[in-house]
Amino acid sequence: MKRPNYLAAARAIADAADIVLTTHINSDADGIGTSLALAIALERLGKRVRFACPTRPASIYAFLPRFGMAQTIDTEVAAKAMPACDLLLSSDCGDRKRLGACSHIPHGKLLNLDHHVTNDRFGDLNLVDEVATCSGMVAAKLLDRLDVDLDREIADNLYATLVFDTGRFMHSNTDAAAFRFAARLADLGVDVSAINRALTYTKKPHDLAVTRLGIERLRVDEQEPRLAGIALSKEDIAAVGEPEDWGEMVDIPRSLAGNQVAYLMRESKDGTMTRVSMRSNPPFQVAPVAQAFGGGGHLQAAGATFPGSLAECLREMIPRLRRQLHD
Ligand SMILES: [Mn+2]
Repeated sequence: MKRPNYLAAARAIADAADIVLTTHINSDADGIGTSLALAIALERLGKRVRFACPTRPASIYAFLPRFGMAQTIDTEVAAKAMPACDLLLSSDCGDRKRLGACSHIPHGKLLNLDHHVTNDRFGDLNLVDEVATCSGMVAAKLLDRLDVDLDREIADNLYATLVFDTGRFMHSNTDAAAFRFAARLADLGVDVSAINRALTYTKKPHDLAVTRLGIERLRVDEQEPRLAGIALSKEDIAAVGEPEDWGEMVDIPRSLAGNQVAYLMRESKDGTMTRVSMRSNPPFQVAPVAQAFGGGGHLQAAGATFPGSLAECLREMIPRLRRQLHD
């Protein structure tokens, strides 16, 4: 593991006058919160800052300070029409493909800030800190290098990144450093309970209908009861309607006592692709299964897009997931 070069990243920011922040498609609280925290801080350093998302950021994140500055740039035409920036700063994104249209924004250098072990170092500069709990923690260390004091708005955004990526301090990435970071942000006045509520109690009746569908489609593997998941066909999804965010549905199989590997499979509208989210408890890993299909993520939380129908995906993936419990 190469040590992340915070100094080089800080220099790239110091040298840039005009910075565009971006994150991965279907961006989450870590990608959005990190970008907004950086946006606020970089503006204070006198930079001209924009924030471009390759897919529309979910409205549940609207409570984050400065959320309004997020622009959706979801076509190559729109991206190429943007005025050029000196630095394109990608947060929380493991590979260039997941930047969607935003990879076409005219830029000088590309700075890749992330914490995913599967990050393929697609930037001109790569600040990939695999030890960091969340991208927000990488951003905080970078801001320390830039001598920016964290204010309440920055801290609120960073706290959201931490809570989200640790699954409210439940995932295996929850370590002492995560709690130290939480304490530092709480000292800055973050209302931790309000942010937890804003990230958690956000369901609409439709979301609960989607959850009910998930429970109906729950399947525990016949051969390997430590493996369970939810497989949703295109008809299932069409009947209930897509939620804005599939969020934590994979936690339904995970919540079963004895579960070690969980998955959520969602077939695309035309049945040619199936999106797979996977979770595991240590020491079991799901990243290798994701990587076998061009996906990525963390050792215990990963995803991939399978190039086939749900039935094909189940046939191909289930044996691989079973094997993860035995290797
Ligand atoms: Mn993250």
